[in-house]
Amino acid sequence: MLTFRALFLLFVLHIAALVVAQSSSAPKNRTSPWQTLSAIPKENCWRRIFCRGLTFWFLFAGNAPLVIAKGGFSGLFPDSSSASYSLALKTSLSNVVLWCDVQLTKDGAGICFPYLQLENSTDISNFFPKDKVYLVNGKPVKGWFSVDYTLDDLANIVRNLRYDLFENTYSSFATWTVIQGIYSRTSKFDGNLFNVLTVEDVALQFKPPGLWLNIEHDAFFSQHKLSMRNFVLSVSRRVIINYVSSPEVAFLRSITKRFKGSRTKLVLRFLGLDDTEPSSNQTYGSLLKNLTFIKTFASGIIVPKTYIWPVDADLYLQPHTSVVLDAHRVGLEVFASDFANDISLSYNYSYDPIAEYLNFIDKGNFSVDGVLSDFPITPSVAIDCFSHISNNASREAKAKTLVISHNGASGMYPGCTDLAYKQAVLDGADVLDCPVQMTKDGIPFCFGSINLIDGTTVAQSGFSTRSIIIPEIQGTPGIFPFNFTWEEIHNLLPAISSPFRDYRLYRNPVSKHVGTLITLADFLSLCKNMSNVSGILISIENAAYLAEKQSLSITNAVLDALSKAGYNNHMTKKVMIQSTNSSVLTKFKDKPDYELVYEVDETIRDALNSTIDDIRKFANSVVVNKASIFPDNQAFLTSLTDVVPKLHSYNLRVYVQLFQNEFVSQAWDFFSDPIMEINSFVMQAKIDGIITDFPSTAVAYRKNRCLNMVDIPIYMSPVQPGSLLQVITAQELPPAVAPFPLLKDSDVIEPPLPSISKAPIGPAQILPNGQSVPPASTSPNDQPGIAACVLLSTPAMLLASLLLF
Ligand SMILES: *[C@@H]1O[C@H](CO)[C@@H](O)[C@H](O)[C@H]1NC(C)=O
Ligand SMILES: *[C@@H]1O[C@H](CO)[C@@H](O)[C@H](O)[C@H]1NC(C)=O
Ligand SMILES: *[C@@H]1O[C@H](CO)[C@@H](O)[C@H](O)[C@H]1NC(C)=O
Ligand SMILES: *[C@@H]1O[C@H](CO)[C@@H](O)[C@H](O)[C@H]1NC(C)=O
Ligand SMILES: *[C@@H]1O[C@H](CO)[C@@H](O)[C@H](O)[C@H]1NC(C)=O
Ligand SMILES: *[C@@H]1O[C@H](CO)[C@@H](O)[C@H](O)[C@H]1NC(C)=O
Ligand SMILES: *[C@@H]1O[C@H](CO)[C@@H](O)[C@H](O)[C@H]1NC(C)=O
Ligand SMILES: *[C@@H]1O[C@H](CO)[C@@H](O)[C@H](O)[C@H]1NC(C)=O
Ligand SMILES: *[C@@H]1O[C@H](CO)[C@@H](O)[C@H](O)[C@H]1NC(C)=O
Ligand SMILES: *[C@@H]1O[C@H](CO)[C@@H](O)[C@H](O)[C@H]1NC(C)=O
Ligand SMILES: *[C@@H]1O[C@H](CO)[C@@H](O)[C@H](O)[C@H]1NC(C)=O
Ligand SMILES: CC(=O)N[C@H]1CO[C@H](CO)[C@@H](O)[C@@H]1O
Repeated sequence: MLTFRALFLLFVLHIAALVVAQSSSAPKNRTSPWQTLSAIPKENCWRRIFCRGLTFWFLFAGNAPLVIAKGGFSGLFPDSSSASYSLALKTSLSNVVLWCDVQLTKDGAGICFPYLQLENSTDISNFFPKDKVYLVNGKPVKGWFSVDYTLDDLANIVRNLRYDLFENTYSSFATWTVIQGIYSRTSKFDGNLFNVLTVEDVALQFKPPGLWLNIEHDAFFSQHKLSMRNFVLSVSRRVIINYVSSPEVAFLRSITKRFKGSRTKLVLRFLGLDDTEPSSNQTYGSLLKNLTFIKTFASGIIVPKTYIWPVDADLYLQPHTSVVLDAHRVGLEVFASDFANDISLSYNYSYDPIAEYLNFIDKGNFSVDGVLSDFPITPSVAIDCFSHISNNASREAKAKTLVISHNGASGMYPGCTDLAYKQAVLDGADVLDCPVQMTKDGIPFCFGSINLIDGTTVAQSGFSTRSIIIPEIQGTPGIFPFNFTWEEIHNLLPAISSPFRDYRLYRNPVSKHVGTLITLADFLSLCKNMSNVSGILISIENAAYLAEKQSLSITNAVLDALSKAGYNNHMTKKVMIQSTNSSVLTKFKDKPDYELVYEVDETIRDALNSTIDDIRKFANSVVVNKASIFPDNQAFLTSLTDVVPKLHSYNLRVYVQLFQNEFVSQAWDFFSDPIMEINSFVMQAKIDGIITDFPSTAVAYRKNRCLNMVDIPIYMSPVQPGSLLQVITAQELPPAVAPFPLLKDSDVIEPPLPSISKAPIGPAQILPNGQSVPPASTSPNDQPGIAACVLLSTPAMLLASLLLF
C-alpha cells in the first residue's frame, strides 16, 4: 500500500505537470481597479465629503479580493484533510487563505473539522458505538462530539474513515441519493488521504500565506468546560492566525481587546437572516442593520452569498443588495461564503461558476473583499484571469480556437430557435450552426434532431398521433418533420434541451418554451446581417433515407438556399457543411470555398493513416467527441490520444463536441469547472474548434488575460490526464479499460447518395409489438454526460457502438 505522501505526489503532478516554479502567481500588479474595502477612502479621512467626491478611477486601486479555501480544496478531497489543504495551496492564488473550522477535543486540542458532529464525515460510530445528546444553541442534538474524545482517540478513528460527502454535507439534497456517486462529489479519495489535523498542524505543515479560524460553537464548548477563547489566544501566540470568525457576537467581543493592533482580524459570521444570534438574542437580519455596532468589535463580516445577490424561489437572481457598500462605508470588510462549483448556481449564471464570482468582484460598483469556496482554483482564475476584461477585448488572443454554437445558444433557449441564434450572436460565437431537416413540402429548416420530440412539445400536442417507427432512422417511435408542412412545424412550441434532468440540473426554466423555429433561408439571412459572425455550419444527416423514401433532396435544398441567400463563392462568411456521411460531403466538392466537415460519430482512440488519407479526399476538417481526445474511465481521464496531432499532420482541422457547462458533463479532473475543461482541450490537445451549448463561456475563456501571460499561472494550466486516476487506483481499481477503437476505412467510405425516388414512399410500417428493435440512437444532446461516459467505457457498449458502423 502506498503511503499518503506518495499518492499525493502523484496527484500533484496532475496539475503541476506543465508548470515549473510557480512563485509569481500572486494577483498581479494591475492597472485595473478593484472596489474592495482597501480602495474606499477611509473613515479617518478628514473631510468625508471631499473623499467621497474623489471617486475617480485611480483611487479605486484596492487590493484584489482574497480566495479563502474552505477546508482546503474540499470540493475534491475530504474537508480539512491534508490532501485538501495541499491541493488548495498548489492550485490557488499565492496569497490564498486556508480556512479551518475549529472544534475542541476533551483534552483541549483544536482540530480542524467542518462539523460539530464527528459522524458526519468519519466512521467514528464503528469505534465508539455510543452517541450522545447535547444541547446546541438550546436545541437537543444527537451525535458524536469532539468534547468526548481526546486527540489520541480521534487520531485512531478518523484515519480509517469512509468519507461520503454526498450523504453528509449535502444532506439537504437527500432526495438525490438515487444518483449518489454520480451527482455527489467523488468518494474515491476516502480513507488514507484523511487524517485529523490540529490548527498547529495546518499552520506548521503547510505554512499557508493566510490562516482563518472559524469558531462556530463557542457557547457549546463553554458548556463542556472548554474555552475557545483560551484556545484561540494561546494558539495565536504560537502560530500566525490572520482571521478569526464566529457567528457569536459575545465570543468576538471577548477577544477583541486582546487582538487590537495585532495582525489577527476578527470577522462576524452571518448565518441565515432569520436565525438568532445566540448572545444578543437578535436575528442576523437585524444585526445587519447595525453595522456600526459590529465595527466596534470586528473588522469584517462574512455573509452567505445570497445576502449580496439574493435569489428568488425559482433560483433566479434578484437585484443586488447594498450590503457590501453599506459595510464598506463603515469600514467593514465583506467576505461572501457558500461558493462551490457543484451546487446549483442561480440560472442567471448558466452553470458557469466563474460568471458567479465575477458578479461579486467585477460587476457594478462594489467588490467583496474575499470569497469562501470549496473549489479555490475557480475564484483564483476568476480574479486573476477573468476580471476587468473589456467587452471588446482581444479576439486575437492566444487561443485562436473557433467557438461554434450547438443548436445556437441551446444552453439558454430552446435549440435552433430565433432566440437561441440571437443569443449565440450576443455571446460572441464565431460560427452559428444549423442542423438541417426537411418538411414534407420540401422546406429546409434548422432543428437539432430528425425527431421533433427531441426539442418541441409535439408529443403533447394533437400531432402525437403522427408518431411512427422508422427502423432506418431509429428503433423507437418518433415524430418526423417530413410528415409535416412548414406551416405546421413553424407553429410547434419549442422546448429547451434538458440533457441533465436526471440530475435535476435544468436549463433556464423561464425560457423553457420561448422562440420559434426558423427556416434555413431565415437562418442564412439572420447570419448574413451579423457582422461579428464569421461563419455558418450546416449539418446534413439522413440524406439517403430522405431521397429514397421521402423523395426529398436535402443536399439540393441546402445548395439552393445558400445560393438564393447569396452565399456563393467568395462571400465574406465561411460556409461549413458537416455530415457523418462522406457521400453527402462529396456532393459539395465543386464548391471550393466551402469548408467540408466530416463528423466521426463514434468514440475513437486512433485512426489508420489510410483512413485519414481518405477523409482528406472529401473533407477539410473533422469533428470528434471529447472522449476521442481525453478518454476517461468512470469520469477520470486516462490519457491524451494522438487523434489531434495525427489529423493535423494531414492538414485536417479538428473540432470537438460537445461542451456543456453542467459539471456532470465533465471529468472529475476538471474540478467541476467548464473553463478548466475548455482550457485543457485548447492548451494541451490543441483543438481548432469548440462546439458548445454555451458559447458565452467559451468566448469568455478565449478573452481571459492569463492566456497571454508569459508564465501561465498554475490555475490556468492544463490538467495531466491519468494522474488523478493513479491516486485512486492505488486503493480501488476501476474496471478494465475499454478496447482501443480505431477509425478504419470501412467506417468512412460510403456508397454515393441514391437518386431521388419518383413518388414519395410513405413512412415505414410500424413494427409489430414485441419485435426486437435496434437500440435507440439518442441524440447526444439528451445524454446525461457522465452516465454516458460510464456506459461507453464498458467494453460491451463500445463493442456495440462499433458494430453499429
Ligand atoms: C506596478 O508594476 C510596475 C512595474 O511592473 C511598478 O513600476 C509599479 O510601481 C507597480 N505599481 C504598483 C502600484 O505596485
Ligand atoms: C450532520 O449530520 C447530521 C445527521 O447525522 C445532520 O442532521 C446534520 O445536518 C449534519 N450537519 C451538517 C452540518 O451537515
Ligand atoms: C430572547 O428572546 C426571546 C423571545 O424573543 C425571549 O423569550 C428570551 O427571554 C430572550 N432571551 C434573552 C436572553 O434575552
Ligand atoms: C445596535 O446594537 C447595540 C448593541 O446591541 C444596541 O445597543 C443599539 O441600540 C443598536 N442600534 C440600533 C440602531 O439598533
Ligand atoms: C436573472 O434572470 C432573470 C430571468 O431571465 C431576469 O429576470 C433577472 O433580471 C436576472 N437577474 C439579474 C440580476 O440579472
Ligand atoms: C451603486 O450602484 C447602485 C445601482 O446599481 C446605485 O443605486 C448606488 O447609488 C451606487 N452606489 C455608489 C456608492 O455609487
Ligand atoms: C472598444 O471598442 C471601441 C470601438 O470599437 C473602442 O472605441 C474602445 O476604445 C474599445 N475599448 C477598449 C477598452 O478597448
Ligand atoms: C454582434 O453584432 C450584433 C449586431 O450586429 C450586436 O448586437 C452584438 O452585440 C454583437 N456581439 C458582439 C459580441 O460583439
Ligand atoms: C437583414 O438586413 C436587411 C437590410 O438591412 C433587412 O432588410 C433584413 O430584414 C435583415 N434580416 C434579418 C433576418 O434581420
Ligand atoms: C502515419 O503517418 C505518420 C505521418 O503522417 C507517420 O509518422 C506514421 O509512421 C504513419 N503510420 C503508419 C502506421 O504508417
Ligand atoms: C451514407 O449514405 C449512403 C448513401 O450515399 C448510404 O448508403 C449509407 O447507408 C449512409 N451511411 C450511413 C452511416 O448513414
Ligand atoms: C400530413 C402527413 O403526412 N401525415 C401522415 C403522417 O404519417 C401518418 C402515419 O404514417 C400518416 O397516416 C399521415 O398521413
